[in-house]
Order: sequence, then C-alpha cells, then structure tokens
Amino acid sequence: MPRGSEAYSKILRLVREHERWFADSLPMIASENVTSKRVREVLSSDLGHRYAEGWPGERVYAGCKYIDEVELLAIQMAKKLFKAEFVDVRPTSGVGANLAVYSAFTSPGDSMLALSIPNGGHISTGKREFSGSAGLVHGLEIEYFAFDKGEMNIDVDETKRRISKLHAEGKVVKMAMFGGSLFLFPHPVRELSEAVTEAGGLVCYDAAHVAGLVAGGQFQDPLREGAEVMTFSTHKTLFGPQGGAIASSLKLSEEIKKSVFPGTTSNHHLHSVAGKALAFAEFLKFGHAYARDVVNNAKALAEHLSELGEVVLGEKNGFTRSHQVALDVTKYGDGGAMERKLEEMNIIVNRQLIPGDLQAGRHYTNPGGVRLGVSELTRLGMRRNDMVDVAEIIHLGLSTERRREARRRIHELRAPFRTVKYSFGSSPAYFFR
Ligand code: DSN
Repeated sequence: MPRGSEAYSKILRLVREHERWFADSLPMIASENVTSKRVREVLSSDLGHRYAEGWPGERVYAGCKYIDEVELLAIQMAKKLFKAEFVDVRPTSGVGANLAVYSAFTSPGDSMLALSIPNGGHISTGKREFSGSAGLVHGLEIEYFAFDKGEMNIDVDETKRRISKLHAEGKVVKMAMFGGSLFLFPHPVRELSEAVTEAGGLVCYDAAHVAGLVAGGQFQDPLREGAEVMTFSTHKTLFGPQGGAIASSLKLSEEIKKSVFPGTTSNHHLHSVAGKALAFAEFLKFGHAYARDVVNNAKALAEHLSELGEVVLGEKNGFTRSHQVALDVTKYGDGGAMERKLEEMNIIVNRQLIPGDLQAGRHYTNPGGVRLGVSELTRLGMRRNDMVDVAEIIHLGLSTERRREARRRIHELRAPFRTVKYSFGSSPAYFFR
C-alpha cells in the first residue's frame, strides 16, 4: 500500500485518467448520464457538509434556512415536471426510494408483483433468494408479472389470470411495481391497474430509468394511467446527480414522508438536493427536446444495428421506445465476454440478462445480452446521423478483433462532443484537473 501522500496523488491521477478515458470512449451504460458543470459545482459546495433531517421548515438541525429554500424549489419543480401533487426529493438512491415505498404501504410477508430480472426487473424489486432488496430487506414475497418475449413487455391477460389465482389462494397482492432496468416499451399500467386495485394492491411504478422520458412527454405518464406512486432516480434520463425521489398523490404523502425520514434515511444529501434542483430547472427548459432526441437516437441506433445483422430485441414493436437498445449476442459468445471485449475498445456497455437466459443455463456473469443506452451520448450532442457511426463501431467491436480501428474511430467521432448540451451556458463535460 502507498504512503498517505502517495495515495493522495495517485487517487487524483486515477480520477484524471478516468475522465480522459471517458472523454475518448462511447459511454453507453443505460443507467448513466453526464451532468452540467453547474450541477457538478453545487455537488462540491458547503451543502455537502451539513445536516438537515426532516422536512423543510421542520428540520432537526439549525442552519437550514437556505437549504430549505433550495429543497422547496426542487420539490416545486419536480411536481411541475411530473404533474404530481406531492414529491419527496430526499431519497439518496432509487433503491432507497423503493424501500421507503415498501415500508410505507406493505408489511413483511405481503406479496408484490414485479418483473423477474431476465425480463427486465431490478434488484430492488427482487426476491430474497436473489438478495433483492424487496425480499431481503423488507421481507416481501415476490410474484412475477407474466412476460411476453416477442412483445418484450408484460403479458396483460396472463398477468390478470395470475392475480386472480393468487387472490383465490388467499394471497393478497399488496403492491404491483411496474417499471424496470431493461425497459424498452411502456408498461401496460392502464390495462392492469384495475385488476391490481380490485385485488387490494397499490399500483406503483419504478421510473428509475425512464423518468426523463416521462417528464419529457416521450414515454408514458404513469400517474395518469393508474399508478398512485412513482419512484425514480434523478440521473439516468434526468440531468441530476445520482439520487432518488418519490412522486404521488397528496393523500399518500404523509406515509411517504415518514417512511423516508426517519424510516429509511437519517440525513439526506443536501448537496445532492441542490444538484437535483438545478437539474430539474434544466429539464423544465430543455427536457422535451432532450427526451425526443434520446428516443430518436435509440431508434436510429437499433435500426442500424439490425441492418448490420445484429440481433436486436423488440423488433416486432420497432426495437425501442426508450433510451435503451437490447442485443442478443449469443452468436458471438456471451454478454460478459462481449462487455469485456467492447471495453477494451473504449465502448462502455453492460452485460444483460435477457428473457430465456435462465432456461438456457445462462446467468448474471455470462448472460445472453448486452444493453446499450443513448442518454449520455445524446446529452453530449449526438444526433440520429451520429448513430450510424455508433452502430458501425459497435458492430465492428462485436464481430471483429479490430480493436485499434474501433478506438481510432471513437477518438474521431468523440472529438466534437466534449460539452454538455441541453443546459444553461457553456458546460465542459470533462474539467477535473
Ligand atoms: N442497476 C442499474 C441499472 O439498471 O443499470 C440501476 O440501478
């Protein structure tokens, strides 16, 4: 281990090297995005040293008069973005937001409907035996939505039958959590919310991935389609720092507030609340154009990849209506090997369990898919015509060993895309020195 001073310099150098690498790569992890310079600056402000706890105006600590104003502005803007009666911006992550909602409205031993992970579910809605937060932390029994692989979506009729069967067996489905991590098409919230409500369940929607597309009017509008609660993260298709939030009707607000504090959070992250507030302001101004460009880019990327011979999921429905594109890469090996190979070429993606993987004996380390996201490339300013190059480079990466050529093409493609667009003023994407 290096001495303290050596470690100090080394850490700074590693962070600089990371930034240099990402400035010269295709960052395509679907859960990531890049924030504006101002958002990054408030993250390093004094707010990050402070304690608030509780709701603005009812804090547990002194020193919050400006912090309260920032948080109230964040809440006000988030309510406008999602046309919600109530928003809590305190959860420090999407998992934290989901745990707060489970704690507010369910008890350990209750059942919750969610997607299985290969069908797009997230670890926060997972079963105890897979160390999913819902099962492991809150003791929920997880029942799965039926899924149609061809449609890449929840099967409405089969799910209704499952809900009736669970009801007949005396199992109360206390919550249905729509949304997920592999998320190509809007979920049938409108079609299923009555069945869930009649069976005694609360309809919730995890918009972690698609919150920006929802706010930008490009995906679905869960709170108008029957969802009573929507959790989201603030950094995937939104412009914020990593964090979570919860939107709901006013009648559920007191339960949610208590569940966030003191239930599942002590101090929330006040620098992050300021970052969220700035990001919501940016999104109010630029969000519609951004969300439209994200979805157009994802569609263009999927179409070009398919033309190049890649197996793109969701073909029947036009491949995607979100920021994501999912590939079945089993003709090349497995998603784990492809993730590593692409990383060597500076293409940063993640391996992905896809429908049918478990039956085929594939698991998390060697799944059949990779997931691509275009949120960050779009925020850096890439448009539909750039997706032709992105598709060709990914195809080159998957189907050949021409690493140097892939890296050179990325270097050339990235040269004009080094600032954060859809933001106020000029905003370099990489400035750590
Ligand atoms: N696991 C993340 C993803 O979907 O990539 C979200 O937390």
